[in-house]
Order: sequence, then C-alpha cells, then structure tokens
Amino acid sequence: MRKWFMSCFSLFLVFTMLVGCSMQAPTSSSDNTGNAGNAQSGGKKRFAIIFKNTGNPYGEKQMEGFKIAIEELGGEAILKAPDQPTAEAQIQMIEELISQKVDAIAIVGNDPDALQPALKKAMDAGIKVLSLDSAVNAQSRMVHVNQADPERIGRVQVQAITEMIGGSGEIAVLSATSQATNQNTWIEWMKKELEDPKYKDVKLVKVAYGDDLRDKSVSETEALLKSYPNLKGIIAPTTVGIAAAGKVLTDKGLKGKVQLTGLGLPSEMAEYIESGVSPWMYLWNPVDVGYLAGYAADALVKGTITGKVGDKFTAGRLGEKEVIQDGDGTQIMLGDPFKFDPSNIGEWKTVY
Ligand code: RAM
Repeated sequence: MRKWFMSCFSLFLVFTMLVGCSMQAPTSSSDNTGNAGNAQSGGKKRFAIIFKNTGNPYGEKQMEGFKIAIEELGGEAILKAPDQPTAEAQIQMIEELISQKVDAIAIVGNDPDALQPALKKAMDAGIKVLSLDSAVNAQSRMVHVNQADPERIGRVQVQAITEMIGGSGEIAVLSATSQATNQNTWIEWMKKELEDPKYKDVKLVKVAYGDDLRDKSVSETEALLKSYPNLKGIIAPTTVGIAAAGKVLTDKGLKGKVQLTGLGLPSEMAEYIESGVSPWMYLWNPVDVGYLAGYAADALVKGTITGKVGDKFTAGRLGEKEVIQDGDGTQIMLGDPFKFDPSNIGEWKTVY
C-alpha cells in the first residue's frame, strides 16, 4: 500500500512539474538592459518601452531614441518587445513591469483596446502610461506620442501611388497586423482620399496583412501579384512590408510594372529607391519618436505634465512640446512626414 502510495505520489510530482513547465510564462525576448526580474536601479527612475515585436529595425531605432532620452535625464531605460506582434504577449510584459514597480511604461500598441485592463492596472499602481507610434485607446493611456498627422500620412500615400501609376489601375495595400492602430488609422484616411472623384479610375482591390514579419510580408506580396495580375501599385504603410515588397518586385523584375510606395526606413529602402522600384516614399525619424516619448514619460513622472490639453514641457533637443487634443484623448505631435526620393536617400540611409 505504501509502495503504491509512493509511486502515485511521484507520478503526481512529475505531472505537476510538467504542467508547471508548460504553463510557465514566455520570457521577454528583448530586454536590452540585461536586467531580469526586480532590477536594482540604484535609485534611478525606471522607464520601460514595449515595441510591437522583435526583428524590426524601425522598432530598434525607436527604442534607441527612448533610451537616449532616458539616459540624458539620468534614468534607466528598459527596452522590450515580444517575438510576435500580439496584444497577449504585450499584456504579459505589462504584468511583469507592474510587479517590477517601474515608474513609467511607454507602449507601441498591438491592439487599441485589448491592453486596457493591464494598462489600467498599471496606472492604478501609480505607473505613468503613455503610448507612442501605435496608440492604445484614450482610457488606457495618459497621452499618446504621435509621429505625424495621420490624415496627412494616409492621404499622401494615395496621392503618390496615383501619380506613379498614371492615374488609373488596380492598387493594393500591404499592411502590418490587422489590429495595428497606426496602420488602420492611416488606411482609413487612404480610403477617404480615394472617395474623391478624381480617383474614379483607381481601384483598391485588397488590404493584405504581412504582420510586420519579413517572410509573411514577402508571401503576402507574392499572393497579391498572383491574385491580381493587373495590379499596378502597392502601398505598404509599414517599414517591414515596404522592404519585403521592394525585394519581391526586384526579384520578379517588376520594376516600372508594379509601382511601390509607403512608409519605409531609408537604410532598408535605399537600394529600391535608387533602382526606381519605389520612386519615392515617406517616413519620419523613428529615433525622434522614441526620444520624444522618453521626455514625455519623464515629464509625466515628474508631474510637469499630466497629459491634459495645454500641458507643456521641454523635450530635450526637440525643444518645447505641447499636449493637444486627439479624439477623446490627448497627444503630443512630433512633426510632418518626410519624403524620400533618389535626391536625398543617400544622405539618410546611414542615419536610420
Ligand atoms: C513598422 C511598424 C511601425 C510603423 C512603421 C511605419 O515599422 O509597423 O509601427 O510606424 O512601420
């Protein structure tokens, strides 16, 4: 009987160990501080940034800007990004940061609403929460740091592709994830721009999602070309998507046959801008977006701003910034989107 009990007990132990292992939380795949768990910060304030996912040079530049700002301010930066661009993975990271009692969390949201319970919990615990680049809803944040006016970003890309395709033909959008607030907002503005009668001969045939993953963006581009043999242009409002599309169009010898524009990182797009596969594209400085978010987070922690309209603070080398209205929430605007073409891509490709 005792033997029987012991073997049952050991089976139980093995079982609980296995279950315990399989249910263990996935660890953060990017934590450039080298700190695990409750980091000792030597009395410094700790500011975390969570990007959409790893493997995106744009995200790395944004986090780099955040880190520069936080270090200028004497704080400690915690840089994080999950492997996959999902809300669930970000929620896990927010929970970890709450238990580490960080001072601020700046989030590039993988979903506008799904992060709300976790971010509210963070704010209830006294953590200052802001979003940047891809917003979370107004209830989930104190302020949003916006790279540029979404209306302009959306409309200008439709104007560009229309000019490139000579005013008529089928176009498609290659986006990031279907939940990404920033891309979805820009696509809404693209559709509004397309309502103008001057685009009556331009047909948006599909919005495809490459999820900001290189391979998926490549296969989605290939699928677009296959499903729409008359396709004349692709707008990719994501740095990962536009670079993948640039490669596919180059490899298939489609330069001049299928036009490409969108939002690209000069370092990744220079060869396609120079070759003419993408005649021109747009972006802003991702380092500055992160840097501005770093200063905004610090201003929230110090109480210089609370995130209400009219609040002002000095954002280091970017100078004075003001909090303005953004729907039912508030935002801080970085500036205007910038046009990259063969005349200037050379000077920017080494910068970001
Ligand atoms: C990708 C990301 C990012 C977006 C840029 C334009 O790198 O989706 O959030 O702002 O593209």
